[in-house]
Amino acid sequence: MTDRQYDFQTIEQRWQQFWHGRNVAYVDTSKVTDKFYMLMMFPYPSGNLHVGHGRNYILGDAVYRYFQMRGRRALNPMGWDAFGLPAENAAIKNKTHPRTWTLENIKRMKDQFYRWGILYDWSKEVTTCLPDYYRWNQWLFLQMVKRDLAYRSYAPVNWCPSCTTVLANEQVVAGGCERCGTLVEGKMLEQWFFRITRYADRLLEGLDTLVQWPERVLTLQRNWIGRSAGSDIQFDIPELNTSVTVFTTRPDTLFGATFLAIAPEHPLAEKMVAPEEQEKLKQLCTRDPEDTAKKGIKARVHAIHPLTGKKMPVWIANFVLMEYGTGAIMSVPGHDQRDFEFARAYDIPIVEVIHKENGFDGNCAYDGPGKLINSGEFDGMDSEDAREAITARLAEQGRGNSMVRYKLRDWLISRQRYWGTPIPMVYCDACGIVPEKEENLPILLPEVELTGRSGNPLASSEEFLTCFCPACGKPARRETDTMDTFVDSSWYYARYITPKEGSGMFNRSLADKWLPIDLYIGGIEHAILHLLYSRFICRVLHDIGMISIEEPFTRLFTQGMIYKFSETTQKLEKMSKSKGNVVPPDELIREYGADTERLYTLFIGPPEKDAEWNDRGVIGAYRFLNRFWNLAMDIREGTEEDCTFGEAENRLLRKFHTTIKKTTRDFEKFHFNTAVSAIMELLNELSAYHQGKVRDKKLEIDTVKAMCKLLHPIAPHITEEVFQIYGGEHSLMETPWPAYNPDLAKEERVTIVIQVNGKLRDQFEVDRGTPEEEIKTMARECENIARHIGNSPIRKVIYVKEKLVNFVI
Ligand code: ANZ
Ligand code: ZN
Repeated sequence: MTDRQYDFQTIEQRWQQFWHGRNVAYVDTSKVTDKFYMLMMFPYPSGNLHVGHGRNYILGDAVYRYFQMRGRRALNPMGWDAFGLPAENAAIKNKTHPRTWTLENIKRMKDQFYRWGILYDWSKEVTTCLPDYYRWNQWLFLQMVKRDLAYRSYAPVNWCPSCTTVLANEQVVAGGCERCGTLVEGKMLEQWFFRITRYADRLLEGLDTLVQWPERVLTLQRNWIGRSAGSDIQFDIPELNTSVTVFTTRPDTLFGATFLAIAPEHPLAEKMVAPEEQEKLKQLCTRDPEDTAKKGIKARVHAIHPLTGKKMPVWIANFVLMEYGTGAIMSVPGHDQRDFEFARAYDIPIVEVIHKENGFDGNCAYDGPGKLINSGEFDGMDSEDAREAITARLAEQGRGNSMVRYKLRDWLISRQRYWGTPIPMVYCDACGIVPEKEENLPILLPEVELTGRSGNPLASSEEFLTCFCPACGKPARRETDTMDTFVDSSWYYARYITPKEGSGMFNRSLADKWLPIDLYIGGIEHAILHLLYSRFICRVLHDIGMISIEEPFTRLFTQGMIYKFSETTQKLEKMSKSKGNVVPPDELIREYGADTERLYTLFIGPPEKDAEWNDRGVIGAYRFLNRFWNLAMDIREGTEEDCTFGEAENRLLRKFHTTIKKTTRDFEKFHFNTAVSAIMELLNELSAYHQGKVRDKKLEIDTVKAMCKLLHPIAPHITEEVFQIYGGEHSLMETPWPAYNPDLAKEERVTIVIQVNGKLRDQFEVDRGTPEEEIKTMARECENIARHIGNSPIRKVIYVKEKLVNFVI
């Protein structure tokens, strides 16, 4: 046995110094040949990274190192999404400045990256809270004002009275503030918006070009944009001498409309209800998202059906949303379930106008197609055709037209907080709202002391508020709102290319060479907003001539999250400080080393899936590295023997080549977990071979060296050390990925047939010996199968070894 112990502390320090000393990740962006730009979503500098965060960055580093060894030198920068509320709250609590708190955290987190052995090109670092970055947010804002893409408008907002700030919808959790839990109130405020809705169609069409994005993210984005084609229809309200426009996707059901329903916040609602019911109306306006019961107030006015001329009741109903369509609907209880339930609750007639083949049942609405009945001259027409015919008839009478609506709302970017980019607008008594002059940028945040008293600190800073009107030069006041931090993160990827550019957001010609990002890696939690806003701003930059691309991210890889049992809630929870289930990497690294954490993190499961952290698994990873180390040392110290190449040698050699083949294939898909399994098997095989009396030392050495290469992206320190001890002249970062001999790497393949409810739906090939679970997962993920299963729950999965998977639904 060897006496050289696996001294991970010394080894890790040595190699970290080596990589950083050599600046191995540096890329000169002014020289572009065969560019490859990969990017990890940048973190919010909240202080300490835990092993859950680690999963993202460790995976990214493994990918980076792998590409490097494959000869693809990547630009791989890192920076900080450094504005935002937590810094402000921490500053108030600790009586420091948010900048101090933020910059200290950045230092600490950079050190954590260092100790994980993660390599970034730090010469490209971007920190969004510094004026040399945020001045370009301000510049961008001014360009958007010029193009009417930034505007001010009243909007109902979620207001947290305790944080005295507006909250985004996602920040409202079960009616309370995400941060402090205080009950959120509704409030009308004048705010700044970005007109993202003007880009709705382009953002939607662009999704079709993103063939290297996960289907799930594309669907989330599609649904968020929520395009619906239908008709606007006007209903007269004689008592008010006005009309109400409704939006419907089913104009064919017009004759089944038995009442009109409008949102409680609708501008006409107040006029429609009797004085004694105004209080009730107010209550209807304070919506509780938990409460799904249908509630309404009957209006004291009527609507006139546009085609029959009949009088219809009007209701103020809580299931109608003011934010969508026109905030008013024609209710067709026969064919819309929500209308049906409401009609049942308030005893409103239900009329069938679309014939259902096997009989209309009185217990629910029928929302399918069919021939029209009870619809006057349109009787007998197919519902599809009737949509157009009825809309055309309405159009003739000036009472309707085709219409496309979106769920997407304009992007509210105002925040009434200090720690963000000041919006560069000025209020002048004479000239109104005036954009600041470009040459006066950046508008700096003033040095104020944050006290935690209510309101926006900028609004009480005289130094900040007073300014001169850019138009007339008279004394004026500054806008005190700051920007949503999603503005910062919507274009940072372009800044990295020329992070110190002083004459613009970035250097246009270099941006055109480096963009789009070839590979973007981040958490699934950013599937909607961050990616949508980045795609939007990219198009805006395109339209103002700053950039030639429209889609910033060619390939997207979204990672699952780490879960751990929480002592606080006694449940498996997403790892986070607030759940009290955080594993800090420092101790782990001290006790077992960074390579152990990296190996375990990548072994924990398929990276796109959520996974559970398990402390015993960490020890398993540590043992594996020790075994690898000890065997490598033992082999090196062993003596040369006279050995003829026989059965045992051939077996090891074949394993050697199949492992390279399998690992390479897995790395291409970022399936590090199965790659690790393969390498573990090779270690077992080598270890068994090494027990033999006669051994081929060259074969053993070759195998160890290949293992160093295969393991390097996963456990970079130990592999560099072993490789060097084995006489490797270069760092593994400069060593090519091992090649395999296809003849020796031939695995036996078997064909798996996939059925849904016993019917053949698809088939694929796998290596003999692939585990059952893996085959089942692959089968479930086949596109054809996913389509046939749809949303139906799977009752049973039948598996016949290496032959068949049958999903019973
Ligand atoms: C009459 C009707 C009859 C409808 C029928 C559906 C089925 P999507 O696909 O989501 O766009 N709607 C319109 N605006 C609404 C609002 N502000 N709040 C709540 N519901 C609203 O759905 C469009 C349908 O959702 C519209 O078509 C309308 O109901 C309802 F058999 O009009 B429909
Ligand atoms: Zn003025």
